Amino acid sequence: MTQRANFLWGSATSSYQIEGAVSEDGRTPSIWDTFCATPGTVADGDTGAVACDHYHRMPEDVAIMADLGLDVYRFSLAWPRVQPDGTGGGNPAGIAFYDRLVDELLARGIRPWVTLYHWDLPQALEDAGGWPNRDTAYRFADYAAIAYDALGDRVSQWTTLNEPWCSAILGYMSGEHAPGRQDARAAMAAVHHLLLGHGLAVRAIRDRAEAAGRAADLEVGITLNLSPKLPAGESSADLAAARWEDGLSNRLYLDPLLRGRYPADIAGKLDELGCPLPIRDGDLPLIAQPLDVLGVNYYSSQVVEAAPTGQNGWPGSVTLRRDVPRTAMDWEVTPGALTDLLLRLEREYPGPAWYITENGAAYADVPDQTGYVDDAERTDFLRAHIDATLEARDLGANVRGYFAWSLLDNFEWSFGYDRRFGIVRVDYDTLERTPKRSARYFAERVAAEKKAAAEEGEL
Ligand code: PNW
Repeated sequence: MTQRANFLWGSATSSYQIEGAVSEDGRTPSIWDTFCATPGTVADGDTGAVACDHYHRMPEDVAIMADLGLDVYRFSLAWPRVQPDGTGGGNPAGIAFYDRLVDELLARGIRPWVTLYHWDLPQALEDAGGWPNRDTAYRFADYAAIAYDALGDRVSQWTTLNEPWCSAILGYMSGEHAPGRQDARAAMAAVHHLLLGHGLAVRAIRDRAEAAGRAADLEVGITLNLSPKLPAGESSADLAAARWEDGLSNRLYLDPLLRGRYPADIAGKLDELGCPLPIRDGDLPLIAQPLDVLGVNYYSSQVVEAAPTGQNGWPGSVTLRRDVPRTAMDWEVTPGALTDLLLRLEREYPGPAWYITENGAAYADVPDQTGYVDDAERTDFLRAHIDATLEARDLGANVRGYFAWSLLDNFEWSFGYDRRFGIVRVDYDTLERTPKRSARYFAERVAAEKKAAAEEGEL
């Protein structure tokens, strides 16, 4: 019952995807500024230079959140604003923006939830080797301390990393994301150093919260993109392919964070493949710091089938295209797998509170003359996934909140502005914001859930 009453409803964004103002108030380039400036990397040559211009329109955006009745807003800090070049002290002019944002949220009764790293690594740190370089983990902990010192008096919910899988694999292995490297060995070093940086940052934040007498309210954690990998058939080859994919996408992060060890099957295979996790004595206990929260970004599940081993020796598998509805990202719409995922987490990794820190969908929106979008598909998507989340909660998973991705249409990484995930439309010519039908639905749903919880509390 209390779980129902305390359930948090929110929406999420990230710094590079919405802020713009990339060279204001002392911000230095991040790997995404560099990547976007490299021809052929991002669709249509789009960049985050202006994005939603949130940096200059922040009070208007917070007013939209208040209209929607959000309890909580998840946003990220741009590391190169807070600590330009990733070394030395904080940048007061950059920090001042987040000060104003936090104060504006609190004035509107909205809880701020800070993510420290949503992919905008200072370019200077990439030039020094980036995440494959162990030193970056220590730089990240220093940055976390600066951020906590600046905002910890008003912010009690902290996420270290958003989706280390994306940072490591898309950034250093496939090269689809910044910094655009294609080096499996570097990618696996990045995995380990991201997790190490997470552990060091958790320790820095918790130590500071304790020293300041704020530890009781602190909720600190990490957000993973978890994606169920289902075997296409019953054959042992398909089962092995699904287990490998689950290991590489899910267990490689969950196991060290919540069990204090890497999954032996994956770590062993990575050694064989010549891309070992560069683990040193003492790293695993650091990575496995107690977590209050594990954030789950959920978009889709995949069905995998065994395939011949690739030239490089990596186990082979292909993702099957099934005849199910898909979003504009071509991702299957699979809400039922979200219920199963949350129940699996509760069963296999009990301890933290689970939050759906992102869930949403891109569709080809068609605005009317006023800019309004009647996005029935996105509305259905949200409804089905909220239902799936609450079903898992009612079946015993300790899931405490749901964040719609995203508040605004925004810069969708290598797809540029060509994919829209917002529940609020952004006209990229006028920068005008218009809530879509999905935003209205979300606001009504949140109000109805809160009313039901309050009535239950009165019984
Ligand atoms: C997440 N994949 O990224 C990010 O946290 C958001 O910034 C992003 O806008 C959102 O999902 C929608 O894409 C992902 O390839 C990017 O599986 C790629 C994948 C997953 C998540």
